[in-house]
Amino acid sequence: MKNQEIAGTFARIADLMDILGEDVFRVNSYRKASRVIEELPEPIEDFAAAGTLQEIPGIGKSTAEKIRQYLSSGKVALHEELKAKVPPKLTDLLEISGLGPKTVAKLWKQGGITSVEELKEAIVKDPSRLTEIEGLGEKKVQQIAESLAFLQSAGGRIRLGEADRLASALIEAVGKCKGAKRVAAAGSLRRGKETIGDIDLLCHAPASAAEEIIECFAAAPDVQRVLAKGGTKGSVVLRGDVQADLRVVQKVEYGSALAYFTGSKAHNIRLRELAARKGLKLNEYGLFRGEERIAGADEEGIYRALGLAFIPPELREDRGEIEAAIEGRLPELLRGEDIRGDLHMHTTASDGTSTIEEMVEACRKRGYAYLVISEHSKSQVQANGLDEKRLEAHVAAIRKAAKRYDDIEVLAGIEVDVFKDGSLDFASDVLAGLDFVTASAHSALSLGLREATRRLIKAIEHPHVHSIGHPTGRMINTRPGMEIDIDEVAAAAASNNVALEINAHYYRLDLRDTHVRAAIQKGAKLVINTDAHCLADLEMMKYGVTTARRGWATAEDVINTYPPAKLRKWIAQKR
Ligand code: DGT
Ligand code: CA
Ligand code: CA
Ligand code: ZN
Repeated sequence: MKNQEIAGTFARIADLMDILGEDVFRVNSYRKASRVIEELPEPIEDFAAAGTLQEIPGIGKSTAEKIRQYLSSGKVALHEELKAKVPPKLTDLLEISGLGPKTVAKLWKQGGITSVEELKEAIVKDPSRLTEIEGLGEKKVQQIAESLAFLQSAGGRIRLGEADRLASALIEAVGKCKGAKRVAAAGSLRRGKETIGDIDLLCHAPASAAEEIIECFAAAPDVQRVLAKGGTKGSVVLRGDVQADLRVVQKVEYGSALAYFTGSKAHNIRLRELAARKGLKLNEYGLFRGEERIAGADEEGIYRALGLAFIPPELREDRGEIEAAIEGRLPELLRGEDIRGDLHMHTTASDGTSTIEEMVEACRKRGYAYLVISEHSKSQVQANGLDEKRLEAHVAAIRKAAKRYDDIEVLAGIEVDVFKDGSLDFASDVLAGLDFVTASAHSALSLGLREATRRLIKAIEHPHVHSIGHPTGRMINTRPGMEIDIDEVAAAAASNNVALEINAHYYRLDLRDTHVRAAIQKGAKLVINTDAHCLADLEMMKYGVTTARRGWATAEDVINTYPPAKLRKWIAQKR
């Protein structure tokens, strides 16, 4: 389905219109349409075919027309017109944290900056050209310089959710190529790393079909450029400048090829050494004793023949998993289906786009047993945070909605802001009236290690806090967030019965994998939340689960795997 592509095109139209200073009302209508389409569970093609596009809330006559344009031509004329009005690389500047369309417009119109490269050059060679721009100033320029340096350090790696989306479409396309069987992702994507350098795909097929499959792969919808095309290998560049490689192998070697291309390289090297010590040879073609192939068709067989329990891809980083497999003490990792609820999400009462009822219905569809509605608190003005009075009314609305469902528990919570000194945005008597309190830091994220650690520990020690939301506040590829001493934070969380959140959105994944592992070792509990601001965000849960698995988490480590009674008991031990 083309939902994501069209949602992306509308978002880019809105950005361009914003930069060009067009009517706010029109800009917002494209942003709204983009979000609605992104969340749409059914293919937009179906609505177009049935002539019911305008029945989708947020889609009007003119947006419907543009959807039809895209479906018939792969383009939207307005998008092309807008692109022609700005320098080709101008919108890349929006990727830099702290740079919105208004600032980008000023950089361009007043400072003559048209690309990230030019911005970088100006910062180094001619900062006054920037500080003289109205509303910019030295402090803001310094902040932009820091964001830029951080963005550059990402080195072209894309976020997990972005790679997952591209890879899913590509896997579907290759799956339709004649002769292709078991098309799967390998590489860092299969290991679930937070950022992905390139996408590695693998499939098996009869040798006679391989060349045709590579041709078919090179002609897939998202392919922009073909880098290389051989008999069994192809490399392409997808839209967004992401490289993808496909290898076609024989069925008997599929498992060994999958293991090899899943990596990590460090894990592979250790496996090969282990094989050598047993007088065996391991490579991408199989596991061999002399000339005889003793395993290779599936990964399980390879690990078994090496005397190891199967090692899940998320653990293959040479962080002790091979030793654990040898000694039979690999953790029984948490699985997606263990998750029974989501304890952090927003509605239209603060900065979400769906109502309480819509969120509850979506959670019911996911088979959840419970959920927590948690809006922003009053200091989060830009996120429409609630003051005490609005909170009271909202809690009443949540309680009222909760009564209508007997198959899911709807709990009233809050995402209360944690100030720089660790104090909270609401008084204790306000927090005491809520079922679940998540405390999150949203500003002053560049505190030093000591101050940031103290800040979180103070929030953890607050008697009414159940969880710390996105503990470091990082944004992958754009903002490093707070540096914290995870051992100290986790020890405090463990002794105060506070769960540390793994924020599942692929922009955050915070706690990160290594922090998760450290937290578990200190005995802290975790909670995996999507922090959903729209229905589609609820889907992000899988990336949180992946991150938890990369941190060696079991279901017992994660409180939102607990059955309702057990979760209630866990919450109650606070009071
Ligand atoms: P990425 O793409 O940077 O996010 O990370 P990976 O892990 O996907 O790395 P990539 O795409 O360079 O290679 C995919 C896998 O192929 C890698 O995880 C392990 C395997 N591999 C690549 N080069 C070597 C090598 O020189 N030796 C061994 N043993 N394995 C390799
Ligand atoms: Ca890769
Ligand atoms: Ca690769
Ligand atoms: Zn939130």
